[in-house]
Amino acid sequence: MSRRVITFGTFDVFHVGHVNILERAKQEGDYLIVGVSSDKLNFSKKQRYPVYSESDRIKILKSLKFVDEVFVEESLELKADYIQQAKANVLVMGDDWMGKFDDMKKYCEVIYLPRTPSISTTEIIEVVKSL
Ligand code: C2G
Repeated sequence: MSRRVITFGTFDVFHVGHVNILERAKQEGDYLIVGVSSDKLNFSKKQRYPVYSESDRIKILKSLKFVDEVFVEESLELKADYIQQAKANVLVMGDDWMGKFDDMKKYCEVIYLPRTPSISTTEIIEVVKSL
């Protein structure tokens, strides 16, 4: 049976940490589906709008060779629905979310992968601001 992998994130100010997790997520299966947080959802999570618009973030993700499908994640509460709609057998998240999605083990395998050290959108924003 083919393994369909799903992952979620904002992927704002796209950087190598994002590439690494998506590349490794794809290696967990045959087909990779990415749920990208809407601008509104990101505001509710982080109290700010992303630097890159939703449509630009979608365009960047769709252009990657290891991403097969992209959809917009409108609510954190709908994870189970998104997983089932996508017919995903595996959920991959960075280990900053360790344990947070264990409920989803009812629907699929859940794998937390180590984050890439020393890079984040927040740090990039801080560095650029200080220039
Ligand atoms: N990531 C990583 N290494 C980094 C930075 C990010 O592996 N240095 C991973 C995160 O762990 C996450 C993915 O890249 O799995 C996307 O990161 P964010 O855009 O920061 O995602 P976030 O806003 O945390 O959204 O429902 C879950 C959320 O939507 C996740």
